[in-house]
Amino acid sequence: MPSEKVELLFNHLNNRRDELAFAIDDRQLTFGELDDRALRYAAGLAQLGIEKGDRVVTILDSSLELVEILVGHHRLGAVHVPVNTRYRKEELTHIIDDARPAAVVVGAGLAARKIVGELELPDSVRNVIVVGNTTLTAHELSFSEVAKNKPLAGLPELDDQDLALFIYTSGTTGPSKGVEHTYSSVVSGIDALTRHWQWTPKDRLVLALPLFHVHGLCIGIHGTLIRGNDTIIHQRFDPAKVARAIGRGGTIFMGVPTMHTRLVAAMDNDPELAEAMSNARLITSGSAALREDIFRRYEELTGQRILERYGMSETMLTISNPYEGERRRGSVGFPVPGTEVRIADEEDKPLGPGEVGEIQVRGPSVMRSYWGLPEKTACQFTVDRFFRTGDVGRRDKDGYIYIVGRRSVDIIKSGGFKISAREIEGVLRRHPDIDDVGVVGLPDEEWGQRIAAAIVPANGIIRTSEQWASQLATLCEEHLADFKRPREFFTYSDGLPRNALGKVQKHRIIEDLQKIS
Ligand code: MCA
Ligand code: AMP
Repeated sequence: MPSEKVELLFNHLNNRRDELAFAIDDRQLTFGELDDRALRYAAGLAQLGIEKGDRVVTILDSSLELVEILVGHHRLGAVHVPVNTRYRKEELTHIIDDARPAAVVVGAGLAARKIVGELELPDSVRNVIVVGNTTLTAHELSFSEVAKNKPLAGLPELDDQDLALFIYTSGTTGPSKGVEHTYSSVVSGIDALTRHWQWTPKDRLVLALPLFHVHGLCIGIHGTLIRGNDTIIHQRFDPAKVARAIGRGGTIFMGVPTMHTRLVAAMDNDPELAEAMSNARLITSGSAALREDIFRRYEELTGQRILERYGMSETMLTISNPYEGERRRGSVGFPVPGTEVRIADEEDKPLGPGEVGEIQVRGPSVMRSYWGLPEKTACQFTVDRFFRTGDVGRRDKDGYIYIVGRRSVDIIKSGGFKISAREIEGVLRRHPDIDDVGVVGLPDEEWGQRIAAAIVPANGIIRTSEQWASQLATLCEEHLADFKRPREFFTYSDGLPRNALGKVQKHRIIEDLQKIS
């Protein structure tokens, strides 16, 4: 008998076989068709010698195949390792080397396919599986060939504590880390959250988030599997298309703040879009702070109060505004049922209402550990097993939690993507004309934060922001996904501001740059 959480994940695949599960453009899959296709793919993987516990790195844009592949991995017990499709060579090499996967699945039309083709893959990789119509190289297999087998029979026994997913995430220092999530942590977190939001099989989710992060993948896809609703997947976010999909019967939309900002602009221009959005049952925002003026304007335009919630790759979604009670502007609400949240001081002691400290969380949705990094994992937990989020917050007297900032200025959130300033600095330092560099996130109305680089030029070179940008474009393009690239460059001819210990004072750089940009 499968365990309780695993059972919840597969329940609707077994019991709602004829009901619509996912659709994209004019293609649709019922839960039964999805499971059938997933099991055929899982059988193909098994024939290739891939088994429970093996990692499969998956680099795919949003598609029905991506969902089939995810469910196939879960059915087989292989660990699904989703990877951002915009990553470049170094980012991909690190993840593939670190995860030591048994296979890499990649979309036919992606730049990542060429990169993977040129990489020296670790010995663990037995196959590269390509999704989409294409001519294959000698080292590639086609997904449709792999998935043409009879559905997998004799499913492996899965335990709630078995690994389900790795989510690679940036930290303050070092390269990205693989966050290990078990079936228990994924399903506990998403079950509690979607229950709290009162998702039912009658809901239709309009999903335009990328499917390689917790927001789109876990709430969107796992949420649908657990709750049995149906989901219309959009390959790209387009505000007008999202609004029209809601107007045609969509009930839920989840977005990052950049999406909501664009939706408000679109609704301001076209009242029909606002009319369409007003049909939603639930609009949520997360991954970064929602602007209060956007929250207000949304309500004026649609009558909808956006439900803001908070989460992290390491913890799933842990704080949410109430579904039925007051959704308070600027706040992320209360702990999701089953999760404990405290605001703690430097010694991990809980603080009272109004006091500002680190947000720490404990509960079933928190990650097991960082893959292969026991020391880094240990540092993230307090002695009583609260997870240190690194986010700074406070509670008001009614218990509503507010995010005030982040402990580290080296973590940037832009467009909802988490970015490490140190990683970008490492790339820029390779340029012979750069002596030193400090990368910061500047407040930005559209992106939340936009990336700027303060540059100390070598040999007294002075260039304008535009000249630096064109000089560094190739370097950045080669090594960094587009959303990580600095959009502005500033010259500090006399060196970066440092404190008495020699540490770069990024707050001062941010203040300087805000004054002049
Ligand atoms: C792209 N561009 C940018 C950025 N990204 N410019 C500045 N800052 C950026 N961050 C540029 C591109 O280079 C391009 O420029 C132009 O903008 C359009 O790029 P494009 O890729 O088309 O942008 P987009 O498709 O419109 O993307 C905006 C987006 C996307 C839809 C908001 O960023 C997105 O999907 N974000 C969601 C990320 C997410 O899912 N995060 C959740 C993490 P040019 O035209 O000059 O080439 S999970 C998480 O955080 C936790 C668990 C939680 O709480 O949810
Ligand atoms: P990630 O590691 O990509 O999952 O990003 C997690 C981070 O996103 C958190 O640590 C927060 O800094 C940020 N975040 C998520 N939701 C919110 C929110 N509603 N308001 C402010 N920041 C948020």
